[in-house]
Amino acid sequence: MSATASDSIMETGTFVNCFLLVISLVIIPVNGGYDKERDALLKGTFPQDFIWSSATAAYQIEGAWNVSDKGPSVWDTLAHQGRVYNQDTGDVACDSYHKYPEDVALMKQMGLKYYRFSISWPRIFPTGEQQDGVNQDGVDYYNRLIDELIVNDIQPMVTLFHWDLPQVLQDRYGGFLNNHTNTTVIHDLFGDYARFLYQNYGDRVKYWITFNEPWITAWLGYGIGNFAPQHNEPAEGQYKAAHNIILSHAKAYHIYDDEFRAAQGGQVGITLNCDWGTPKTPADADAALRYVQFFLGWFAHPIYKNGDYPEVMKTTMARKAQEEGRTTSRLPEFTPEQKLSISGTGDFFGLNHYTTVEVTDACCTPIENPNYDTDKDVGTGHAPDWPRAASSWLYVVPWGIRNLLGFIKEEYGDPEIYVTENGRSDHDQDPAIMMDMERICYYMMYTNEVMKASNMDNVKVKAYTAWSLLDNFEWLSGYSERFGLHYVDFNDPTRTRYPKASSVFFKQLVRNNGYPEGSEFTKYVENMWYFCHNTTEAEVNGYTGGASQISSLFSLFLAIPMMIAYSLIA
Ligand code: PNW
Repeated sequence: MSATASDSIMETGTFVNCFLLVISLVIIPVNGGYDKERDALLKGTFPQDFIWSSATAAYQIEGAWNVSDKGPSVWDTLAHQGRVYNQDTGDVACDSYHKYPEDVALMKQMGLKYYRFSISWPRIFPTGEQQDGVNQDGVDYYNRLIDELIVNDIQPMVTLFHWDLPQVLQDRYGGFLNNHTNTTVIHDLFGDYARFLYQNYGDRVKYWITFNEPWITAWLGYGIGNFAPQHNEPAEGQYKAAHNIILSHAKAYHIYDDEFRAAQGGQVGITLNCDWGTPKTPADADAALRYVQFFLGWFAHPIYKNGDYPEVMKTTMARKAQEEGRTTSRLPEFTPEQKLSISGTGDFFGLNHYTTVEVTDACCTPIENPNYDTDKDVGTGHAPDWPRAASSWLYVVPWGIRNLLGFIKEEYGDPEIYVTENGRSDHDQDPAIMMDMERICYYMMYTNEVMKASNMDNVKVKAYTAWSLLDNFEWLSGYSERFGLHYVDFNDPTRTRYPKASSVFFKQLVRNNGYPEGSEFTKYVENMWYFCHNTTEAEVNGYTGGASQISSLFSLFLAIPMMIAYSLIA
């Protein structure tokens, strides 16, 4: 896209978005969702050493799917079978394999001091196995990226596995389904891969995340099978895969501990995702807890608590085995040695969180074709006044993250928590959403709830990471859902990046380290607060003669100059 064309996208986009916003301010219906106390803006700052970061993942941004000797991953396979919306693939994606210096420049511009990205296993070992050969160009690529970050004073946080399993490992060993009852080859292969990364990059990388969201790999990849590697076995596949992933994680943790920690002094954890489950009625309280235990506890309980699955998961699955006439539970068991080696294998607790569900108790009708969803004996829904993002599953419920952080503190012995993803999607639409007020609101409201967890509830939240630095390949939705702080034009062969208004907002947030009393930024946020909560000050505090609408509108006039100023610099 030429400079002129891009300018006109920005201008039309800005204008149309602002116009729509003004219209929507006038017609937004009264919304009973706002709770004056729960949802009030907290002023103050995060602790001094708080980590602000943004994240991406290899398959979602790198492209260069077959350069040099890179092997195919299970996501290359799935995409090439045309299984993604609009037949999109990650073949080129954001082309970060070539454009990484631009990505780093965007972070620098935002004042970010940390970057969470993932390494593609088949870019390092084309078959997944070191003995079959190393792709030196791939190794060099990550060296260049890491060096570029360090030169720009940005600390790398590296995810070892963000879903792009080497296809050969799936074909040879069944991937994470590989013989789950004993020590299996997949644990060793993951360990070898981890060791190689520590050896090559550990002098500069001090934060390692073994797996990103094993819940997704297990359930969507090996249970339902709509995600790669498309294994459909919803009664048991997810339990076997999760079992192997937990053991592989423990292996990689101990390798760091035994062979590298003393010399390199870094930290190793895992990133788990969880939607907060809030009970629909007081009678659903146990069901909501069960929901969270089956979701987060499935992985967090073994790793951060005692080496074993949550009690409620074991008893529920044992009862189901009886009902189903099975001699053993579909939930596998760890041996005593395995429990010992799993327990305590996280130096920090990585958390990805996006949304909340309302949980109802659905206990206990025996089910003909059981699966992970029915195993929980719960129903899930959403309150009618929860706003929605572009992704079908993403409802905006800011207070959910505070509850979840509090749960983690209580349940897992007050660990240091790194929020490794949080963010909101827009639709891919024309004109592009550059004035992304909904995303600004999302980050404003969610980070304020994180600050409440930190400063009011004494949760040890150490980091907040925005998903995502860039619009990118959103898995089965392809390029139709945009999570970026920066817009990427996927029709432009050069994949030009453009800052959205949210990147300006996020930069201010980082610079202010929260919402300090009296700062211009906090004033802006105060003006936006009711608008972001889809309500007006008058509805919350009583009739104020329309001042609230004016203050919401006023905040738009602050936002627009910010946007224009930034687009001139960029
Ligand atoms: C996470 N769901 O994935 C991932 O870590 C990212 O790669 C991804 O782009 C981001 O969240 C946004 O989706 C999820 O269907 C994928 O509930 C799907 C779901 C949740 C998280």
